[in-house]
Amino acid sequence: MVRVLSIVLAGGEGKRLMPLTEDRAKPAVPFGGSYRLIDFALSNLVNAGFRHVAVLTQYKSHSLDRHISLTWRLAPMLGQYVAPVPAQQRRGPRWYQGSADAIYQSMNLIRDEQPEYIVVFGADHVYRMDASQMVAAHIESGADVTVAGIRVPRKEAWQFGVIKTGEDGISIDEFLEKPADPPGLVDSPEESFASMGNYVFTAKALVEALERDAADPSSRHDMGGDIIPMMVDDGRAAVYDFKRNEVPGSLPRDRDYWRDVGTIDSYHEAHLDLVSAVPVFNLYNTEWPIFTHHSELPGAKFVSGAAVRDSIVCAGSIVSGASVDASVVGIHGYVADHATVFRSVLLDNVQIGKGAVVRNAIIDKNVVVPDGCLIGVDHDEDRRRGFSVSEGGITVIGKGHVIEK
Ligand code: ADQ
Ligand code: ADP
Repeated sequence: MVRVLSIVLAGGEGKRLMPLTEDRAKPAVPFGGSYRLIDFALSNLVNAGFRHVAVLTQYKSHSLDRHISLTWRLAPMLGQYVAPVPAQQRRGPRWYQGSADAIYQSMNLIRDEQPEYIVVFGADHVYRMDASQMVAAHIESGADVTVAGIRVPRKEAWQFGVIKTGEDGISIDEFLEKPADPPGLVDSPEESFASMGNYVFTAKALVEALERDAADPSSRHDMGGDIIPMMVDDGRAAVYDFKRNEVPGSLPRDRDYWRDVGTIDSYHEAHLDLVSAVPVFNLYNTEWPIFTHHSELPGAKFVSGAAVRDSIVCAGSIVSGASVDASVVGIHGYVADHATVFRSVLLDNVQIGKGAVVRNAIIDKNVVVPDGCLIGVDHDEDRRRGFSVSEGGITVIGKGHVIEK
């Protein structure tokens, strides 16, 4: 067994997910009813056998810390752990400048563990991936760093790091962090190879790169913006094509599924991917489980002629004489008689009053929608009541928002 330390970057602010990130870091944003975004990256590491995991937090980390300590308890007798590591100003009086500085300031973890390889994963994506296959490819190639890459439409690639490979299709010739005009692939000009923000490093090479970066006053100390381009210039970087990854129990449809749910619209769309009869992303794959915290609650209950179609309704919820369609209802939800919930995502403990209509909406925790209230029907009216409306027309109500009658 090679010695591997995993580091999950979980300090992201997630501004574009406001108001869901008003109170919590992006990796702590609830997803799919019972999960938090970070559960996907952590499950991908733990299922792969990587069970020494440090989660670097910074921004509004209370909810994330709480989730990790309640959920991610591995076997301490076997030395296994998932540990949230807060910013601690270990390298002078400053908080993390960027994701590379987060690792640089946490170098004590690397010294303590003495790993041969370091896996660095982002915490914000919905996907399944066997991280051990990527580590095996890294060792085989002999590179200093391996970057996971996925093909995306070229017109969407500006939001990602874009990889240009050499003729062998494995070595990286150029890495452009969020380029305005992303280059297409040679064999498919309308697609680009995007970085998934997941990396495997040979430990010694990462430590050297971080030291060099820390000494450079012009650097923003960012993994994608500084460290990866620096290591690509050194000529020892490889790409790992996500297509090569085979996760047990995957369906042909969700084999290549990877979503960066960075915006309200992509967060909403990714939920629709879960609820269709044949889901685009299958949460029911027991061979590669996505772990999360489960409260002790009774099963969901449907009474008085409730009509629920293509939806996920979590434990502790009751739907009474209402229609729920293409939606996710989080734990402890209540949808009252004659209410309609359509293409919407309700987080925990949301109460929908009698005859209310909720359409194309996301409602954060602990919101009570009064009887007869219309949400997502008239966007001007939604804004007037203090809700946000996304570019794609999704209405979002923040945590605990009190809606006027
Ligand atoms: P972004 O997601 O835009 O692009 P960044 O904001 O640095 O990059 O976030 C990467 C990860 O680091 C996230 O999981 C975030 O939570 C975390 N993070 C950010 N700042 C942090 C800090 N100060 N401390 C700890 N963690 C922090 C990245 C890559 C791109 C790639 C996309 C894929 O830079 O090249 O294409 O991810 O989505
Ligand atoms: P969210 O689900 O909105 O991301 P949490 O549920 O983690 O956030 O936390 C919401 C609030 O619950 C916290 O700010 C805190 O006041 C409260 N809370 C309830 N139980 C606990 C607990 N055991 N430890 C810490 N905070 C708790």
